[in-house]
Amino acid sequence: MTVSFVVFILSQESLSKSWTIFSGKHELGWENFLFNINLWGQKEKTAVAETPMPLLYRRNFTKAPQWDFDDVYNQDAPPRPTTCAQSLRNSKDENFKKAFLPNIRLFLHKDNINMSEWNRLSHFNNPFGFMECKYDEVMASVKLIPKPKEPLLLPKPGADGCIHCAVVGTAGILNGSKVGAEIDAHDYVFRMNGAVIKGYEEDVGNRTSVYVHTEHSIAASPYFFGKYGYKSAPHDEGIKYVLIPEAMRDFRWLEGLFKGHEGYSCYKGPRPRDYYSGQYNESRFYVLHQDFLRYVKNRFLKSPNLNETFWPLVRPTNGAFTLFLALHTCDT
Ligand SMILES: *[C@@H]1O[C@H](CO)[C@@H](O)[C@H](O)[C@H]1NC(C)=O
Ligand SMILES: *[C@@H]1O[C@H](CO)[C@@H](O)[C@H](O)[C@H]1NC(C)=O
Ligand SMILES: *[C@@H]1O[C@H](CO)[C@@H](O)[C@H](O)[C@H]1NC(C)=O
Ligand SMILES: *[C@@H]1O[C@H](CO)[C@@H](O)[C@H](O)[C@H]1NC(C)=O
Ligand SMILES: *[C@@H]1O[C@H](CO)[C@@H](O)[C@H](O)[C@H]1NC(C)=O
Ligand SMILES: CC(=O)N[C@H]1CO[C@H](CO)[C@@H](O)[C@@H]1O
Repeated sequence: MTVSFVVFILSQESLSKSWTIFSGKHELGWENFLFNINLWGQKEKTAVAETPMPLLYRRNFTKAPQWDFDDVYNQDAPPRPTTCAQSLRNSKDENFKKAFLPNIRLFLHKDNINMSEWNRLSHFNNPFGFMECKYDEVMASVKLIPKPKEPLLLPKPGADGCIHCAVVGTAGILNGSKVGAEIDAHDYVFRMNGAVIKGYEEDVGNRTSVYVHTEHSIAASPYFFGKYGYKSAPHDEGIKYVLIPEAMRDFRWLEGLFKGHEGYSCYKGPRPRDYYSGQYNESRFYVLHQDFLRYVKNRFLKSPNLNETFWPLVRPTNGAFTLFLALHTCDT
């Protein structure tokens, strides 16, 4: 709990310095692994790594390491041609255009991880990679994540071709706002963490299309927000769930979730599936990719605290990741 609070506070600080654009740094060569051939788009055939690289330890770094491939990310084919003129993708803002990767890989699944990916990502601390994690432990879980069958969001049939989204935070500033109907009028409503709704519909709306969480946030929110009447994660019919894999406990959670039993050991109590109130469905469950999380941090929310000894605790909040997920899946 203590650690989580620290993360929250530090991340808030990084949020307040938002929208400073940083370009990729090329400070530290370390090992320039040969097996990253595909990453660099070279054609020649080089030996492909077959074993996990030796573990790197966070405590060996007094500040966040900067690898020369830090700012290189997997990208996917565009999910759909957009016919929306006012789409964020058509923004003319120069800083935004420089930072924004419209096709950044959003989701991790069993078919887009392999040994060279493992070794590349093992250079970055969680949630931006797998530093200090054991290959067998993480992969037992990742190998169960199904490849998403459809994009997170599709334009609503018969609408204007744009995907309109609302992202609703949980800090409490909406109390008394009376914008509930306006929120609900969007095509999709994103929420995260302890999304208190019941009794506050007039202010926060009542629909949830996408719920973003970690193992910790979904399990702990009923305790933190119970005093506001929060009992469980939103579970509208057809809701999509998105997990931020922030630590080993999230991979254990996923294993328990996909296998349908208590395959994890952090919390005693109900099975992971029970936290989704009957709406868990493999084809509506998404896991964010480490490249996407690192890209948000590197290009939009780079905190000066990454140069402090407590750098491994510094990251954007779940709310910030949710906002950026919406910016990459919605038009407005
Ligand atoms: C490993 O996965 C990456 C990312 O999905 C892909 O680009 C690459 O071609 C794969 N490498 C091998 C050797 O399969
Ligand atoms: C919301 O605002 C009302 C009126 O100001 C206040 O009484 C109530 O405590 C607030 N609720 C929360 C959860 O902050
Ligand atoms: C939200 O409120 C509207 C209007 O009161 C109602 O028709 C709808 O069923 C509610 N939706 C949910 C998910 O509760
Ligand atoms: C899971 O969701 C998919 C896509 O919405 C749907 O086609 C399928 O019937 C659902 N499965 C169950 C068991 O509800
Ligand atoms: C960390 O320090 C380096 C060199 O002192 C500087 O170039 C870099 O911008 C700093 N990083 C952040 C996130 O402030
Ligand atoms: C070079 C270095 O300091 N390596 C240390 C990194 O951390 C591990 C685990 O604490 C130590 O065993 C290494 O000596």
